[in-house]
Amino acid sequence: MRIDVVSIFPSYFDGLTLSLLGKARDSGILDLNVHDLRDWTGDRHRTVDDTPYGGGAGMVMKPEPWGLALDQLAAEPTRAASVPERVEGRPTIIFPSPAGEVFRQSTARELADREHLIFGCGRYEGIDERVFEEAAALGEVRLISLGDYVLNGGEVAVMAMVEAIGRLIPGVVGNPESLVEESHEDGLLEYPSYTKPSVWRDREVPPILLSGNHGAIAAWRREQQIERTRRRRPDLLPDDEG
Ligand code: 6GU
Repeated sequence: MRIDVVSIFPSYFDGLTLSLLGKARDSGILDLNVHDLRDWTGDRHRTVDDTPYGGGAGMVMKPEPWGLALDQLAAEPTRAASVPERVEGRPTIIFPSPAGEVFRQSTARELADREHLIFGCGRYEGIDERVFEEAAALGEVRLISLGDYVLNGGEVAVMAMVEAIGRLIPGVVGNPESLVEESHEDGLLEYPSYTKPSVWRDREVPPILLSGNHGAIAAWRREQQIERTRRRRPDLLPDDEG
């Protein structure tokens, strides 16, 4: 998979070179490229924002640098080592926005199948609306929010999305089984985990986990998942009334 990230703070993404995603990058499974939006400006001050038409607080990101950046990146080839040949070569263009659809595990799964993702990180009061219209001519445009709270810009949201998507690409997480038994993969929160010692500060590991009865352990873990989900996230259960 190829991922391009466009931001006025590209160094935010230095952290993505660490750990699992860094290894995926080194091995060629993930072709991750971070770009400075100012590279597509033409003036001496490398201007990316201006005052809003109609008045109001704050600044709006100018359309011209975004247009040039998206035109160039959408046309660049992908070397998709992990994904089979796709019929159309159009990228999916994602703008992180608190006004977008909420990012879920199902969103991560859907996007992990794409050959080319482009993330456009807005700052200030947002990006000139015409950029989204232009982007729609280049690929599928998605506005995606991390949740119902406000961040200063899209960078932190894109870090989270790239990590959630990247770890679903085959070969990025070493043991694929560790992807299965996680919170949200089956619609429930994950069960509690324990390791040695079996007694720590007078607290015992639930005896069933030491029983060697794999059927009983699986049933207990399932109960724990349902109970935790009911207590912490009743909204995830199908019979939730509120
Ligand atoms: Cl994607 N962007 C910003 N600026 N704030 C957010 C968000 C995104 N998701 C939640 N809050």
